[in-house]
Amino acid sequence: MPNRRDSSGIDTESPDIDVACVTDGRALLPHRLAPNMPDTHPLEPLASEFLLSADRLEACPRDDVVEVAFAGRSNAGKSSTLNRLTGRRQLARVSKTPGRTQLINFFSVNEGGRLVDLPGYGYARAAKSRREAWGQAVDEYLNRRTNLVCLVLLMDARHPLKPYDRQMIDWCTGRSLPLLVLLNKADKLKRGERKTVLRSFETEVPPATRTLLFSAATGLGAAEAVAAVREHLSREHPGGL
Ligand SMILES: Nc1nc2c(ncn2[C@@H]2O[C@H](COP(=O)(O)OP(=O)(O)OP(=O)(O)O)[C@@H](O)[C@H]2O)c(=O)[nH]1
Ligand SMILES: [Mg+2]
Repeated sequence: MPNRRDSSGIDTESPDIDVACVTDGRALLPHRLAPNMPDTHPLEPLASEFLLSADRLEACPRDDVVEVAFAGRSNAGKSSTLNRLTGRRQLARVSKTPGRTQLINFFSVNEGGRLVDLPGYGYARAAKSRREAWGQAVDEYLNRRTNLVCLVLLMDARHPLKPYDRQMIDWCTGRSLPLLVLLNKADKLKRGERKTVLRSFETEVPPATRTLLFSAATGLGAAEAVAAVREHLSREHPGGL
């Protein structure tokens, strides 16, 4: 029986994954890379703690340490990815209902810097006033945070490059802000399809766009993603603080 899908094509009826994969911390480690991925980095999760939630720029913590933010359409798997990369099963809240993350959530990384879980964009069913409030908070965050050193852009590998995704890529390119694209839910693609999806994605984005096939559910690409995020977190504050 076909699954019911929302306007973005994301399955909203059946859970996308075996919940145990995401919610059981023991299932996260040891990390198992898919056979087609070179095991170049062992997965050392970015141990982190929840810091605070903000509904507007003024409520964000001081921008005195570098931040890597996770953006993407609602339901793309930003929160699940954060949990995967930090090795904490319930650090960020995951839900099969789009629009779960409604505030900007900050997590302090023990080895330095912060991870930031942004509310998703494109959740058509939220009330207009709420959408505008989230949109404004996210816009202000992206445009005014002086400590943002990398944007991790999550897309559903089955439906990448929706208009807002393209805008985000252009926005990063325009500012020379480092971008890491994670084509998430790759576990939902057949092995053969993965390469095709990646290749076709790469023909559509600027050549320097760093892109990984990824699965928050299985850990595919997680070691590479952790290594990339860790490298950005170790950078100097762009404002020279
Ligand atoms: N199959 C599969 N499902 C996933 C994966 N990552 C996330 N999901 C599922 O996708 C749904 C949304 O995940 P979230 O992490 O809450 O997504 P989000 O982007 O934070 O969503 P918002 O907070 O609404 O913006 C949940 O049902 C997750 O279990 C993945 O890699 N594979
Ligand atoms: Mg979320």
